[in-house]
Amino acid sequence: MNLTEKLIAAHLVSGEMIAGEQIAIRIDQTLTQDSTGTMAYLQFEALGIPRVRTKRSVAYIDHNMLQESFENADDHRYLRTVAAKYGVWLSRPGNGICHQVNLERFSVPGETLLGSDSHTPTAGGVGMFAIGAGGLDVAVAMGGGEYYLRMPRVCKVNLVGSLRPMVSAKDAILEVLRRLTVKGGVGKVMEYTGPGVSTLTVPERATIANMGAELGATTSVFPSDEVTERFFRAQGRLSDFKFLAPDPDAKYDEEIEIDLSLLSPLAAKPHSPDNVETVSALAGLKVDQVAIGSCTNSSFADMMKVAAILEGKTVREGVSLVIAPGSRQVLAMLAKNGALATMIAAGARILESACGPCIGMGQAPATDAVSLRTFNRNFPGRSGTKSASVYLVSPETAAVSALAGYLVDPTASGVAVENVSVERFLINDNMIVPPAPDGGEVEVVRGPNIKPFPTNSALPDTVSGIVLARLGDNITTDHIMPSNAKLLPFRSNIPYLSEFCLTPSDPEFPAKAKRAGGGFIAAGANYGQGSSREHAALAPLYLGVKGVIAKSFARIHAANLINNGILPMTSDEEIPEGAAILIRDARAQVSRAVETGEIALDVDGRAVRVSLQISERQRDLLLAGGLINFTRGAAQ
Ligand code: MIC
Ligand code: SF4
Repeated sequence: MNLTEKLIAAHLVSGEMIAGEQIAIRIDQTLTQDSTGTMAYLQFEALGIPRVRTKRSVAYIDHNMLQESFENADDHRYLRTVAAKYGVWLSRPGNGICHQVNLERFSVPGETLLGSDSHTPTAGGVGMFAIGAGGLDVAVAMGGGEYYLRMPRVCKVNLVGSLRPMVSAKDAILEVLRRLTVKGGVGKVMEYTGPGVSTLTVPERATIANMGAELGATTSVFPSDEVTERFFRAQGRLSDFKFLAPDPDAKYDEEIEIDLSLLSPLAAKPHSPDNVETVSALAGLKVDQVAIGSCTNSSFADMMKVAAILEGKTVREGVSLVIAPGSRQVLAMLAKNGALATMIAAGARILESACGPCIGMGQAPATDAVSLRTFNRNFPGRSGTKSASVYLVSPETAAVSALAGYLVDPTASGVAVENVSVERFLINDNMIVPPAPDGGEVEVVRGPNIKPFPTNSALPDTVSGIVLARLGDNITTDHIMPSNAKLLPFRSNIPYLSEFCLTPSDPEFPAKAKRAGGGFIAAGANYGQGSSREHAALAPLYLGVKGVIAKSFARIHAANLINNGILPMTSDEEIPEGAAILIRDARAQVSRAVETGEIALDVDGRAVRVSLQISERQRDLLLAGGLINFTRGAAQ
């Protein structure tokens, strides 16, 4: 077996491990962060389960940190109390970005992790089987429910050679993105293997696994080897470590090879992580802002490289360099060894250990500015500035360019820095709060910004409405439900958020949906790529959206639609805005779709067959009007 099959087999609850078949797996650990977590815990509460039933569930507070008014602070208080009550560990604000802290303190090779954040696969860097999902799926997993997915195809990524100095793990994953594109990983697990693996440190592997999310992959996974063992020893967690590897004769569904020694520094140009070009071809581009951090590139080793490059220099005038170390462990170690002072002396603006500018929480670039970021997404408008051009690069490229004021190929910069190896990380878990031993005594505190979330009703026999918007390919959840410093505080207030639904693509969308009393969305390929935010299904639901007809869907978003009783239909036909859609005998048709894989629509009086690929369970969810209704119904 390959490693993916071994990990799935060890957790398989139902189904056969045949690519494309519906399977269910047991979840050992869950992770939430605050911007999806409030909704996930509201949903968990709605399920009526008294205490989580996982091996470990952790709530992180890392996204909504600006607290420019009461909303975020109220959400933090809700999360603190709800976690204590229901048996969830809490990583307090300031403790770091969920994926970085999880890697350091909670990851366990061989265990499964379901997280309400699309970059949960970061933990694949240590051989965890870690998947991003919508809040409702995570709520169910917290309650001990299994997680349903289609058995992925396994793509072997054979790594050979080793990275040249100043070429980075970021460049390796950008190369994979260049070759496979943002849809290339849909339905697949990227399994890294080959002699090149042992040349990569755990943080480097985590960078690669993290950005596998941008391929649309279900997850990415590395073996757990001597390098992993050293990492666990240095984190004082050797007892959590175990060796994991594919069998020598393991078979894979597909294979690509990356020769690490042939890679050059790469950049993803605006506005997509797969729009990749060599840095040397772009060298000389004037840069206005450089941002270093995010769950992709904020490890201690990354920060030490940046500090070494900045040592004794000054950030170029006209450039704003911001640095957000990924966790308090990283920040404290930098503070202790003097590297933080080096960064400050060079003129870097130090941000707290959190997502920050990666999710538009501050540091929006100037009008038409060029921003180099070590992050994982450069979707239009995500930085907070619509006209900005965001390039995704490695920490090495970011740091040398911040000094020059223009994009510089770090391999041609005359500087060479190396990976530091750490014998012992600074371990201090005093910002991780265990749950209350007896949750019954804890009162959950809800602020006025927490509004009830919408739930659907059972699927009616006749579903009808007009196409409210006709959209193109690769529409991201940042288009469907934008996030920035103004909107993120309202993640527990769907009525308010729905006013901004799809507005980056069609400013009139909310008004049109309200006027028409709901309807349908038509789109191109890979609809809903990017984040796991369930809000990208909940806001359309609130506006009365009944179905989406797209060329194809991103995995997490399709699941979120079904979990909320919205039909995800696929068709190559370009149905125009304004077309009138009618689904007759919807309940019978959806029931039959399990076998037929399609349903018949009436589009402006014309019969059109669209595909609806659903499992028996998904049929039940759609008929019930979503997972909450289904679970409540099953409990009665
Ligand atoms: C993101 O990077 O887009 C986020 C913000 O972390 C999201 C989660 C969210 O929308 O809250 C993700 O990646 O799932
Ligand atoms: Fe946070 Fe950005 Fe990572 Fe999302 S991608 S978890 S916003 S750092």
